[in-house]
Amino acid sequence: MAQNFRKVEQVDQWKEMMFLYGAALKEINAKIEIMNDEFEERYGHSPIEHIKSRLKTPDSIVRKLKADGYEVTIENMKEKLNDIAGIRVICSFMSDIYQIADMISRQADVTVLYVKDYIKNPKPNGYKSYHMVVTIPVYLSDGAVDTKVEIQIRTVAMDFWASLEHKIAYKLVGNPPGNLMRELKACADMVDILDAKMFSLNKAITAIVEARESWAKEETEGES
Ligand code: 0O2
Repeated sequence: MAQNFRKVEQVDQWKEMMFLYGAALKEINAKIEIMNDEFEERYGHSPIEHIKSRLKTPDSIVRKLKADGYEVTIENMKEKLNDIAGIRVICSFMSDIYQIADMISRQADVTVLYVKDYIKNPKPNGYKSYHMVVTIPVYLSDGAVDTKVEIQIRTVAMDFWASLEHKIAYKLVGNPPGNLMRELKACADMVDILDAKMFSLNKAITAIVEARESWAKEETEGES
């Protein structure tokens, strides 16, 4: 009997916890969309290509806790895991990543717990992405609860690479062939080159457009 009560209590705690993480995701998502709109309004282009969000699956939560050597309890889920609520922001250019990260960290109700910059310090397999773990208050009827969200910010090219690497790691768990891993690492280097090239092309295009606009303005002013 007592065991049944305990189970019901745990189910309630689980539902409450997942509700909080879901609400935190909605809040962060709304904030990032508003920042993107404001950026577009001010500078004429939006830095964000798209946003994906997800709640970690129960399986994945249990696997991660066990892998890290923790007992599977609601308390440990809240304390030890930082990515139960995760949001991925995909940008066009590398420079956008740091701008978005800066905009997020300047939000008054967002607290940055820590940052992992896998762009400046890529993982040995070639993984590149900018990670921030933040807390955001979720306002419930009886008060605010600070809730953790992991934000991953990366370019389209980095995301493309990470999706394939994730697939390989997931499908060939334990023994991916060495040549596949070497090719993947070579692709990561190509991603770097592509990102740098796209960034410099975009800069050149912007400079030409600005120069043309300025000449057109001068001409119109000269005529009047
Ligand atoms: P999934 O399936 O995406 O949920 P921390 O959370 O900081 O205490 P952790 O988990 O080592 O410790 O943090 P890290 O390194 O920042 O990784 C968090 C997430 O980043 C991972 O979550 C992946 O989503 C992603 N990630 C990190 N390294 C790699 C990588 O080498 N390749 C790919 N494709 N993604 C990576 P999960 O829980 O591992 O996976």
